[in-house]
Amino acid sequence: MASECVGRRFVCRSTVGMDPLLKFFRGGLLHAQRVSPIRHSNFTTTSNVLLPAVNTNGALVAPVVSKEAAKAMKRSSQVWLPILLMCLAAVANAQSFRVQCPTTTITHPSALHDNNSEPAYSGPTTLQLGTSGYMVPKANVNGAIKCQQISGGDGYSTMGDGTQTYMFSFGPLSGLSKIANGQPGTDTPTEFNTVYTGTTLQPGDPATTVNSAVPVAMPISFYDGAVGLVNDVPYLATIYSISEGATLQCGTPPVACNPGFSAKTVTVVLNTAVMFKAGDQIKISGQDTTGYNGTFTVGTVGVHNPYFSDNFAFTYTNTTTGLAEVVESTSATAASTPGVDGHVDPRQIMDIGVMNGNIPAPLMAIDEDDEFFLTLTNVGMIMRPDLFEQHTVHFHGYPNASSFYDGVPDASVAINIGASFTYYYLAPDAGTYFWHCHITPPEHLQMGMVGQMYVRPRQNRVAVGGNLYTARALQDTDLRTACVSASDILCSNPLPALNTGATRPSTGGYAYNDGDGSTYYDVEYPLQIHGFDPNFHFVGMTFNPEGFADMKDKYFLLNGRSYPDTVMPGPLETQSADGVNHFSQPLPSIITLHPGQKALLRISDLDVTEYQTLASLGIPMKVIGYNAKLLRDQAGNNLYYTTNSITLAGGESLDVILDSTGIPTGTYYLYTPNLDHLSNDAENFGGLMTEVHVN
Ligand SMILES: [Cu+2]
Repeated sequence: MASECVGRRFVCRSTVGMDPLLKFFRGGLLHAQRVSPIRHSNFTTTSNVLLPAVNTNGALVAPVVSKEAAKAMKRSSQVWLPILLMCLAAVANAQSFRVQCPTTTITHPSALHDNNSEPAYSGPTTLQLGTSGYMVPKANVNGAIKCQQISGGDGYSTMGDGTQTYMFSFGPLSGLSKIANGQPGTDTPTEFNTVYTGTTLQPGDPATTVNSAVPVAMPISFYDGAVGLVNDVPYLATIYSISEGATLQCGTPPVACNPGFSAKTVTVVLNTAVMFKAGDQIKISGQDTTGYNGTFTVGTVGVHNPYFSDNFAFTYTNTTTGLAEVVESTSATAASTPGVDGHVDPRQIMDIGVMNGNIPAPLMAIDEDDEFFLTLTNVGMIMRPDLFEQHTVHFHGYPNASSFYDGVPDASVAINIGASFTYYYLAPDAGTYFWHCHITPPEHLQMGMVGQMYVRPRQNRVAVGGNLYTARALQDTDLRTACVSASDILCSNPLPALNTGATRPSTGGYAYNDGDGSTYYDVEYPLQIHGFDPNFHFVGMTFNPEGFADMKDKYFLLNGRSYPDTVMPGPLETQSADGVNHFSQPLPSIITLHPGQKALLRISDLDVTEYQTLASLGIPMKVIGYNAKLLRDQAGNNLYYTTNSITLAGGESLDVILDSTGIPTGTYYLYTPNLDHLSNDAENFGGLMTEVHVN
């Protein structure tokens, strides 16, 4: 197979008969790998190409180039470099698995705030007019930055009767230890941006909990931050000239090139265009540049100099002054220091992500005021190589500011096989949401591409002992969070009618910004209701056309499991197509309460075919929220109600509090009174049921 750059758009494409693999993975990773040889006549020029070598210390060193050779190289590169770069860019875009997890943003500047923790809530963020003309934080920055990476692909799950069921599904590619513990896999930047430093990677390693009796083996043989994260490509360049102060002379008659430079400002002129950015850490080395050597921060890129164009030169600030210029050094180099900016190794992504999808999809949780960077990596569906399925992330019912990150393919973007995309969310309103893939929803939802997510309220961050009513009132002083019924008929979370004087205890949390402590809980359990039609999954695996109208669920799932698996602690394992057990269905549904404790059940229904009812036997259910809104009227009266069953349609969510006060210790049940749903396909047993343990 050959490939070339053709036409005015310089598109690199394969030109000789597509082989079968290429057809299956068109546009994907394999495509990019297979078209890499570039045979354009312009590309055979090698005489001026700089090839790094390895010195005796094992370090990368660049060959020394004279000024003339550098200029010749530059002339030649003017012709072919842009063409090469455009073609490389086309290939690279097709296989980019990059992740994003910034440590500082406009909304969360690290200079004002540690973005790895949630500060106490003491009122709205103070804003001021920034230099770009929009408001930027000035003080009291609320929230933090959160990141997560997920794969979209396929996997197997285990049903309550032991049947292995094929899925289209999402799997975790970050926060693996949290996911395996049944917690949200959402990471802080520090957790996410940590490069794996364990033992040498083997095929299939780092594993999640593959073939391990212990769910999580830390710290080695286990990747926890963004899977596959690698250090940046190291840059190394030879130095043509290095000088200090305003000594360089330009023009005729000669005058100082940069008269404003201080005595400590060093001008470095490379033999190539500067590949560093302002702010990068660089290391200057050389036998004849002793006074200049060391690790510095790049100041300005693009500096007047008498030798080459401005983009060949940059500055840094030295600690000493008065050094003489060194020209045409035989050993001086500028090298980048190891850094992480989101590049990942595709091999590790594929090792972990392929056939490792779960039901439910990775759990996510963020706090109000957060910024959330969620990277979806489409690893392809290895059991259905005939499909070119894209996937997306749709936060269902979520207050997105625009449709761009909404995941509805008609109004947003969809992610191809072999590509990653980072979704960006703000977290304006607390509540229980869920998320799913929005490609062919009846199919991808039925096949398992659904997961839970929730937003915790600001009220959780009120300092211990702080008055909840006062803290809730402070939110009305911020236009973004104000909820005053008198001026806003859409306001669903006004101040409570009664100031109960409730204060923030040192434990537990709240479902909403109630201002009266009424949504307090000690423990919280996300419960996702779902259903599987085994026939649909079978035809989904066996290349048959699937009729949506014939769909009829026969497994009824709580967090991806049917009873009795719902009360089996720890993750389930399922043998995959490669003969290896993969960790699946991480979330049991055992509700554990100590006497007097309250449990918040964040219940969502993602069933494609039917309404689902969940009843509680012996412990009343207090419903406090519906579809991510607090049940409260415009006058501030709580509209909570107590019931022994709730019914949800697909796409709805509801918040319930179980209070064990006065309840005798023992085992209680959450189960469906739709008695035909208390079965696992042909097995007249099981279904939508779990246990509540009061002990
Ligand atoms: Cu999908």
